Amino acid sequence: MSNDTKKRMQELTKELKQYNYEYYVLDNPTVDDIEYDSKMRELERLEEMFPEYIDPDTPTKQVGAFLKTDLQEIRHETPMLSLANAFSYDELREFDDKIRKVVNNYTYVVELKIDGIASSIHYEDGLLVLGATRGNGVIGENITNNILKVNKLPKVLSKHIDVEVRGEVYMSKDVFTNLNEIRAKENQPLFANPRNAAGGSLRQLDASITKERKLEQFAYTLVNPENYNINTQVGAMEFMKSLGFNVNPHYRHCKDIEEVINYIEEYKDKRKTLEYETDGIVIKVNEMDLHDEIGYTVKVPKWAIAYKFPAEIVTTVLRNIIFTVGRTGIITPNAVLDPVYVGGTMVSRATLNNEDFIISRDIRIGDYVRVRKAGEIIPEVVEVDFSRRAEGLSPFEMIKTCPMCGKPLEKKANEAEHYCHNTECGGRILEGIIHFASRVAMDIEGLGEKQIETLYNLGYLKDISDIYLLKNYENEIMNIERFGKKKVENLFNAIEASKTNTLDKFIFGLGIRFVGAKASKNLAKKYPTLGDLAVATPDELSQIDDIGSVMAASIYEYFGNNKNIELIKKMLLLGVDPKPIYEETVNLFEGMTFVLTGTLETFTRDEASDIIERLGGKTSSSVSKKTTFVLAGEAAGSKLKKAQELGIRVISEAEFKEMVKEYI
Ligand code: 0OX
Repeated sequence: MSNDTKKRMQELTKELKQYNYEYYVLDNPTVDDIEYDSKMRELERLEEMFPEYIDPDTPTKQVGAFLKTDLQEIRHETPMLSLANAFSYDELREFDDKIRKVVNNYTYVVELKIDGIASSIHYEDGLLVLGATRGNGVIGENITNNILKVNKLPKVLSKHIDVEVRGEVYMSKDVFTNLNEIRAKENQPLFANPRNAAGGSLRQLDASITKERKLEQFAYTLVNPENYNINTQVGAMEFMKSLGFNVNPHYRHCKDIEEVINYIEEYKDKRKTLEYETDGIVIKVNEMDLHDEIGYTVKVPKWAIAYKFPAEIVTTVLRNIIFTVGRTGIITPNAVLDPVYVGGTMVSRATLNNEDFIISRDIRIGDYVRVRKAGEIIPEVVEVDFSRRAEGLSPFEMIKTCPMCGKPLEKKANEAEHYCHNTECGGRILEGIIHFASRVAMDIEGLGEKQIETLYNLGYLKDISDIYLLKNYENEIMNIERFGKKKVENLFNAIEASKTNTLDKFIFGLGIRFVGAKASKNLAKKYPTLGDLAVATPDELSQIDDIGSVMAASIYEYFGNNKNIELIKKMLLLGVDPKPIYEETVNLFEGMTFVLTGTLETFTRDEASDIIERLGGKTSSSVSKKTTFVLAGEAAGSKLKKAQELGIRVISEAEFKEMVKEYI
């Protein structure tokens, strides 16, 4: 296998992790769905071909990635799955072919894919008792108080039964537009799209705010349908309706995949007239007793798929081009646009990448530009509508000096980017502190972009080491608007806790040019202390996996700079004590409990238990509602029966092997 392929896999892994972080944690994606999906697929393909190079933390094996707040955690007894995506009818036909190889006599149900927040709602004796977000699919957050404020969601069912129903909580387009109009008047930050607005509204500590937001819900999953003698998705939808749930009326029972495709043709325009956003169509095998036969991957069911609509393109006016400085000094030109609603989002900014991008498309301020955006993606200027170009627009000219510090910018002949090389540049320092404290690096909760900006402007944060001196300003910070006593207390706890983060997080946080999360991990594995790393030669560094000569030179240069050494020394003196790392941990089965039953062929029971535990899971000897999977070998007995009664997912040895094959 070529080194290039391995490099590509690492690059994709790193990028996808960052995208997940931006999407799930920051609610602020920087790439479009199409780019995200195409990278995810490329990585999946490469992982299939070269399993030996899979990152143990690979984003291809995470259901929904990160959790965001301190809300109480809820464990989903039946994991909340996500869906694989298809972007063409051919892919849908392929999905159908695969199913036909395993089962016959099946039909489909198609549903609109509502662009909201997936949630699980539990009822006992017909009364709503619990609401939870999906979280990472296994552990979600308790949002019961907020769920109780969702309009028209039944709090009392028509039957006195225990039931768990899952669905999408959403905000209608009208409510979203009104909410943003009010927020604009009050100078509050606008929500990017109805999905983010619904998410923000559901996670309010003060549930009266949730109520004001007029959220609604569509139910689409009945958990453990066999408890109610239901064995089709159509039956489940009708049953949920009869309990009092809103079920989206546009679902349809289709006899085959061609009928599904006709439905999509019918709805690709019709969906735009609906009062809520949809980002695709969900296709499910109707007959539930076939679901287990068709099977699951760790992440998604193989009996369902989401068809995603192609990206929407709109035209708007480019009013200005403004420049931002990144932590490594990269200057990015950004388009300031007349706001347009596209792909479910109000867009007023789009990236223009770099000078070459703008010049090659001859983009000029004042032009009508086509902007592309779908679902939760980042907007992109695709091209200029030259037929509408006004006379006298000036060709774009790249700035020559840094917009933050005024120092001259530099551009290397073989690179597209312009750089500000001034290490004292305010813009760079600010971005550097933001990166250091971010979730992917030192993970200091409560020290996000806004807080850092405020503390930087007040002069309390001049570089990353000042984070560990913030205590000196405790009283002052407490009096800053939006900080408050409790938040400041939490912030100082988080800062304190970060002192003993693992070394890789610290190295990554330093923001050494070209050194990403994966390289930081490799460095930390090789050098147990910062002292060891600081004296490593470029030759030695480039011996390490994935560290090439350019990165090695950059690391060497970083530690050769006395200012950086002083900065690190200062932090160590302030109690920062990064912990060495030795072994990778894989959390594939985090939060999951397995029960083993029957005789396994390839493993002994102990071996299988070891694998489960090594991958973060637990094993138990008895089946209960808390069991995630029952691993059933030959001649499985009462445990298998109990699992079937409780609706616990039963997996075969072959399925288990498939799940863990990359780790054994
Ligand atoms: C939706 C939607 C999402 C859930 C796991 C297996 C099938 N956003 O409208 N997901 C599902 O079903 C998935 N159905 C939907 N209608």
